[in-house]
Formats: sequence, C-alpha cells, structure tokens
Amino acid sequence: MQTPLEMTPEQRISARAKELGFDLCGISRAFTPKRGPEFRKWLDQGMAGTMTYLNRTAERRLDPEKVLPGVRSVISLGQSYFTGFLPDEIRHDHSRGIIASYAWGQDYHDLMGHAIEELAEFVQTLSSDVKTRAYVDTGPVLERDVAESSGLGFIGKNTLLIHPKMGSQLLLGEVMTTLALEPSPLPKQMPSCGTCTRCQDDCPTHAFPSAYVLDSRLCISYLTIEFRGSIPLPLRPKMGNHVFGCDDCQTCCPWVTRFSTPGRQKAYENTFERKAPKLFDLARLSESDFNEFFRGSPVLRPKYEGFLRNVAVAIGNWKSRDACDALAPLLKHDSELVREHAEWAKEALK
Ligand code: B12
Ligand code: SF4
Ligand code: SF4
Repeated sequence: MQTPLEMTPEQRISARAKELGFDLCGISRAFTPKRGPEFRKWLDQGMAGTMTYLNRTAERRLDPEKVLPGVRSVISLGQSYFTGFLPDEIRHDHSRGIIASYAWGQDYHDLMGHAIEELAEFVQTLSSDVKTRAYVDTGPVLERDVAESSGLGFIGKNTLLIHPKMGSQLLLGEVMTTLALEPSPLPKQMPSCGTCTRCQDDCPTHAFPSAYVLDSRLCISYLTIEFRGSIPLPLRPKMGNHVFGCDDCQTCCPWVTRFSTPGRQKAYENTFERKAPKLFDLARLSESDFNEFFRGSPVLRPKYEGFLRNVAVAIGNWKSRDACDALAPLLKHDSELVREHAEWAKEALK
C-alpha cells in the first residue's frame, strides 16, 4: 500500500473522497461546459418553467471563471443513494403515495454538503494559497456535464448521469479549485443508450420532447417538488400516486435494473411507511406533523401546502371507495390551493 508521501495529489484526493463516503471521484480541467449551447436552447424554450434561478445564473453556469476566478480544475463526486427497489405490490398500491428514492432518508444536501466541505479543506492543504468552491446541487454548475467530463459516467436519453457499473441513482457534487490537477483518464469509449428508448416511452407525462431533453413543465418531479401553485389539469391524471418526485425514467432503465447495487450510505434508507406512506394518513397530517414526519429530508421542499396538494392529486387517481374517506379532510382544508385540488379529486373519483 502506498503511503501518502508516495501518492500524487490526485490519488490523495481520490482516497480522501472515498474515506468521506463518496463512491465516485473524477477530475477534469475547468472549462466551458461541453453542452452549453443545449442548456441555452433549453432555457430559451422555457423548459425551466418557474425555476427562474437557472436563467439568472446561466452566465455563471457556462463559465467556471465567473464562479471561482483563477479556477484550474474541477473534482466531481458521486454518491449512490440506491438502497433497493420498492416491491411492485407497494409501488402499484394506489392507497399509498410514492416518495422518490433520493428522498427516502436524510437530505443529501446536508449529508454530502458536509463531506464535500471537508474535501475542499483537504484540497486547500495540498499547496499554498489554494482556493476552492464546493457545491452540491444548488451551485451555479451544470453538474452532469462536469461529471461526464470528469469520467463519472455518460449522459442517458433520460438526461441522467449514468455510471456503467452503478446505474444512475447517484447524487453529484463538485469542488472547484485553483490547484492545477491532472485530469482523470477517460475511457476510449463510454457506453451509451444505443437504440433503447424505454425512458422516453415509459414517462407517464411524456416529458421528453426528444432524447436528452426534458421539458420540466411536464415532469412530475418538477410539478411535485419545484412548482408552486395549481397543477395543470391535463397533467393531474397522469401523475398517478407520485406525491414527491418521480423515479420512473430510472426504474425502467436497463443500466439501473441490471447494475444498481446498494450504496454505502445507510442514511438514504428508510421504512416502507416513510417511502410509500398511506394516502389516508398523509391527508390527516397537520403542518407540525408534516415537519416532524419528514424532518431532515428533502420532502420538506414543497412545504406543507404544496405537499398536501400533491396528496390530493394522488387520492384523485386512486380509484376506490376508500379514496373518498381519505379525501375528506382535504376538502375542508385551510389552504385554498389544497381545497381546489381536493375538489378536482372528488370529481375524478365520481
Ligand atoms: C433543475 C433540475 C431539475 C429539474 C430539471 C431536470 C432536467 N433534466 O433538466 C427537475 C425538477 C425536473 C429535476 C428532476 C430530477 N432531478 Co434534478 N436537478 C436540477 C439541477 C438543479 C439543474 C439541472 C439543469 O441544469 N438542467 C438543465 C438541463 C438542460 O441541463 P442538464 O440537466 O445538465 O442536461 C444535460 C443533458 O441534457 C445534456 N445534453 C443535452 N443535449 C444532449 C445531447 C446528447 C447527445 C447528450 C449525450 C447529452 C445532451 O447536456 C445538458 C447540459 O449539461 C441539477 C443540479 C445541477 N446544479 O446541475 C439537479 C440534478 C440534475 N437532479 C438530480 C436528480 C436526482 C433528479 C431526479 C432524479 C429527482 C427525482 N427522483 O424526482 C429527477 C430526474 C428527472 C430527470 N430525468 O432529469 C441529480 C441527477 C444526478 C444524476 N445521476 O444525473 C442532480 C445532478 C442533482 C445532484 N446534485 O445530484 N431536476
Ligand atoms: S422524473 Fe418521471 S415525469 Fe419526470 S421525466 Fe422522468 S419519468 Fe417523466
Ligand atoms: S432507459 Fe434506455 S434510453 Fe433511457 S437512459 Fe436508460 S438506456 Fe438510455
């Protein structure tokens, strides 16, 4: 085994990243993202919907020098959140609301955020006057583009970064640094989707206008997590029992079904009652119950009102007599937004 003194800075960073709980680590030079033009086109076509922060930060997303002056390298990190698939009888049980698997356990912004800050501090010790910026999700970075350039995997037609041996249930982060590092060697040929189109065919709301392009405005993940307000009527019946996020374009993917193996982070695991809670119980949560039940998890993002709006839609899609009982408290809820979606559900159940 090599001692730290015999290791290159790149090897030391990679070893430290593994110690800190990351499954993947790759390095690229800081550069203008390869697919910047596609990103601009996507914004121009309005596909970011109400996520206007993406427009506001576009210049920085396309130029790392604007994020960290003097930046030379980017260290991309990946962490698996895969803890196993939901059994079909739970996933297709319409009396339950399905939570996307990245949000089953602890919030990755916290979990990875702390680890990535520690890695950034380590990078600063490798030479004098080294500057770093560390991000997980919320930074002005096209994370999948950067991760692909650092050798972490390839981008699938579902737009996700897929690792050929781990699938796509990976969360990404990066440390940008003024330290000049040797880029990770890239395989001569990365695998690709080939002729497969399963994610495009299986998406419940047909949110992919073409391969590698996702129209957020149609995506269940966007509608249930990011979008505030009234969900467009034609989309509601297509949302099924998804109450927070959506994994459908991943659970159908052969790279996921064949290669996903549970990651090292047990903090992403949880009980079935938390991964797919009963809609009847969710509809009866008070605001403080909601904050307590989902404490420390990403499910708090749409806030109480947004989440119960999603629950009302899922109840409307649950074709059963029991659904009317479950809906009752939402029909007289304090929130007008929740009541409006509950009225829709009542009609849908007739
Ligand atoms: C906005 C956002 C969303 C939006 C829009 C998603 C989208 N596809 O654009 C919504 C709310 C819908 C969303 C949903 C989800 N998200 Co999100 N999201 C982001 C965020 C903050 C920005 C993404 C962005 O810039 N989109 C704009 C598009 C144009 O850029 P892009 O997604 O990078 O797309 C690239 C490809 O399309 C590619 N491309 C374009 N044309 C072509 C052509 C060819 C031939 C090829 C090969 C590639 C290619 O280039 C683009 C530019 O890099 C990132 C974090 C970040 N800072 O990057 C997380 C992120 C992408 N999300 C993530 C996750 C986990 C999810 C969900 C799985 C959550 C869930 N279960 O509900 C879903 C997955 C939906 C999906 N299929 O993408 C992870 C993805 C990890 C991974 N393995 O890829 C990220 C990286 C967060 C993180 N830190 O881990 N998300
Ligand atoms: S997350 Fe769901 S709704 Fe969004 S693109 Fe994937 S399959 Fe479609
Ligand atoms: S389902 Fe098929 S087309 Fe979609 S990302 Fe996976 S391999 Fe690619």
